[in-house]
Amino acid sequence: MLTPVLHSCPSITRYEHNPVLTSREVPYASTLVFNAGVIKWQGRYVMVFRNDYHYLEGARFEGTNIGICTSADGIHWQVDPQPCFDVKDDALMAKFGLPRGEITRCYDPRLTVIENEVYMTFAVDTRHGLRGGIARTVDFRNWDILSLTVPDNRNMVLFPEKINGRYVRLERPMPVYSRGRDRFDMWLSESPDMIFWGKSTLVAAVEDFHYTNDKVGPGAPPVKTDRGWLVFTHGVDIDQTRGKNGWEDAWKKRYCAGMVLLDLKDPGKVIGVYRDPLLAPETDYEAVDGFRTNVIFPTGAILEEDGTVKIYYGASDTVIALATANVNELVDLCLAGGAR
Ligand code: BMA
Repeated sequence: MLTPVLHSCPSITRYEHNPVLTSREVPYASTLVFNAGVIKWQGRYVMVFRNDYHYLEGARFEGTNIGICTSADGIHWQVDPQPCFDVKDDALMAKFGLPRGEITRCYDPRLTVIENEVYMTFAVDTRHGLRGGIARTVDFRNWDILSLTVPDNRNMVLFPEKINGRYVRLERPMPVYSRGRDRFDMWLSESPDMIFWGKSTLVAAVEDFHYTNDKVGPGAPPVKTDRGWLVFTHGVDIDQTRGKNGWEDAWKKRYCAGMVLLDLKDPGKVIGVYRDPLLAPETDYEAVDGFRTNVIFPTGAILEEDGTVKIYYGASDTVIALATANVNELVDLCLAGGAR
């Protein structure tokens, strides 16, 4: 167990048969299945997930692609025979308009439905830095590539509707040079067209939470509630004395899920911060087994009609797990933590 010891919030319940998706259910090369975008779309749940395959050494795998699966209940998933987004797909890569070979990897997808179209944000490794992409589709086969950030900024989620006439996203740029070490915060940018992004503002910072000393960023796309936008975040603490912690020689970080509440009309304004972890790594599949243990990375959230929120998260960068909570309780907890 890592110190300081962190506990999950009593308001959240893990699905008792977690994980909900592992590499065993994937009908093509697959070693780690994690960090998934989830939406309800045309009467089903659709999930896109990161799939790393053929482990080499250190943090290296032979390949990574984005797989897709569907479900009637959000719990039991049927994986399609092929990935839906792959750097090995030349026709798809040509749509980026970049020199051949510039993109080496796409991963960590998130999904948002806006005005009856599906948008996927994703991380892109390129020969010139880490970038964040936005693609649009209606069938998960044909994609329009709309924009790529400047490096290094690869962690983005979209709000499900325009606010004050503009598209809005949360993101986590990586200012290493100016800050002397990792210390990454969550920002918000706006766009008139999904292509040009700006008017950027700081939303939440590492010092806003009791359990982070390294980074905080968006997890799942914001969930609209009558009292504000509920945003599930990832928050990271690092301890240089930590050693072997998974398959790698050393892994010194711990990722928890957290949450904040943003003003409905002015989402750059934080009206509630839950200061403690919503989910901290505690179970075997989060803290003991897997490639990088002690990682909880929330990337999908679905608000059901009865007020239950389903939160999907990558566990130990190895499997996909599900936890649920009551939306009103979560909003109350954020408001009780006070504004930023
Ligand atoms: C981040 C990303 C995520 C991953 C996390 C923990 O930098 O690579 O995909 O879940 O690290 O390893």
